[in-house]
Amino acid sequence: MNAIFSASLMCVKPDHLKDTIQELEDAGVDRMHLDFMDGVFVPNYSLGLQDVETVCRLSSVPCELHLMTVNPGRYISKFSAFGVDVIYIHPESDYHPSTALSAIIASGVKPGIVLSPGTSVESVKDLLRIARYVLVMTVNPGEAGQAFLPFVCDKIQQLLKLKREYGFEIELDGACSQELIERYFQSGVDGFVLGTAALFHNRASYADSISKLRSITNTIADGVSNPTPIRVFVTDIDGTLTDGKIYMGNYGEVMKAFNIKDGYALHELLPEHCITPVIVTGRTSQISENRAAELGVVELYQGISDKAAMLRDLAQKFDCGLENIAYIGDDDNDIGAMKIVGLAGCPSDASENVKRTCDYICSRRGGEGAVREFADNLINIKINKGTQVQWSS
Ligand code: S6P
Ligand code: MG
Repeated sequence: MNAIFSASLMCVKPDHLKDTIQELEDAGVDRMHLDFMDGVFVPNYSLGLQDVETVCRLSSVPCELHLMTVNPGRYISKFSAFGVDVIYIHPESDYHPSTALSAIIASGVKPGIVLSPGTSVESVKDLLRIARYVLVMTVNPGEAGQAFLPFVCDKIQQLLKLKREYGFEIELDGACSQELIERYFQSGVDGFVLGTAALFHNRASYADSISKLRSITNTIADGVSNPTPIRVFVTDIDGTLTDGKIYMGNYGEVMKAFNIKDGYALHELLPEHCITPVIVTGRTSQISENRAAELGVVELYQGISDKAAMLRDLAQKFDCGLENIAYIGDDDNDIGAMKIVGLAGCPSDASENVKRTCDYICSRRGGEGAVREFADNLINIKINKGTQVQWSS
C-alpha cells in the first residue's frame, strides 16, 4: 500500500494557482486538500467557494474538502456539484452529523469525518460505520504551521486498532513532517496532509520533497526497513539516569545527580513521538519520586526486583507487545528485562554482561546523557534489534 499525500492548498499563494496545481501534480501529490472555513467554527478563513470550484476544475487528481464550518450539511450540494471527491465534516459542527454524511453519500461523494484534538473516538464511534475516511487533526483546526500536539497519539492508536473492523482509512492533518510521516505510515496510517511542515517550507522543490517522502514510505511498504515501532521507553535509574554514585551525609541525607539532557528526552522528546517514558528501579527513594514528578513521568515503579516480570505487566497495561518496548539499564539485574524487549541499550560504563546482551551500547556513560543518546537514536530509527553497535557521536 502506498502512502497518500494530499497537498494543503491553504498554504499556497493564490497568485499562480494554476501553475502551482500543475507543479504539485507533476511532483506526484495524490490529492488536493481544500480547507473551507466560515470564521465561526474556526476563527479564520482560507479558500472561498470559487477557489474550491477553480481547484476542482484545474486539478486532475482527486480533491478532498475539509469543511470547518457550522452546519456543514448545508454546503454539500454546492460542493458536490463542483466535483469534490471526498468531503470531511467535523461531527460536532452539525446537529445531525449522520444526516450530513448521508447527504454526502447520496450526492456521490465519499464521506469523511474529522477528529479535532479534543474530539474522542468514543464520541464518533457510530459514525465510523459510514465514514470512508477519518481525518485526525494533530493540531487545532484553523491554522497552518502549528506544533504537533502529542496527546493525540493515543487517539491515533485507538483508530489504528479499529480501522480494519470498520473499514475506514486514516489521514493525519497538521504538522505532518517527514519524521512524523515515516513513523505513522509504519504504524498503519494511510495518508497525510502536506502543509508547511513537509511541502511548503521553501527549503526544497515540491518534486524533491515528494520524491523524498515517496522513497521513505515505499521503503517501508516494501518491508525493506521496517523496524518494530517502539511505544514504551523504560529506563533504570541508578547507573543509567545517574552515574551510580550515592552521596550519603552524616545525618542520613542522600543525594544523586541527574542529567538535564536525559530529562529532556523523558519530558519532551519521547512524548512528542508518542513513546511513553517509564522509570523502573530496584531501589526505593524519595529522590526518584521527586525527579519523576519534575519530569512529568507518571509511570514510576520502585523496589522492582524482577524487572522482566514488570515489563510483561507494562506490555499488558499499554496493550502492546514486548517488542514494542525499549529498555535501557546498566547492571546484571537488568539483563532479564533486556533479553525480552524489542530494543535494549546500555550506557558505555555498563557491566560487561550487560554490554554483551544489549542491542546498543551508548557512547555516553550513565548520568552523562546515555538515556538521551539512546532515545535520540531510537527516535531517528538509527538503531534496531540486533544492531549491536556503539554509536560514535
Ligand atoms: C488547518 C488545516 C490544515 C492545514 C495543514 C497545514 O486547520 O486543516 O489542513 O492547512 O495542516 O499543515 P502544516 O504542516 O502547516 O501544519
Ligand atoms: Mg485540513
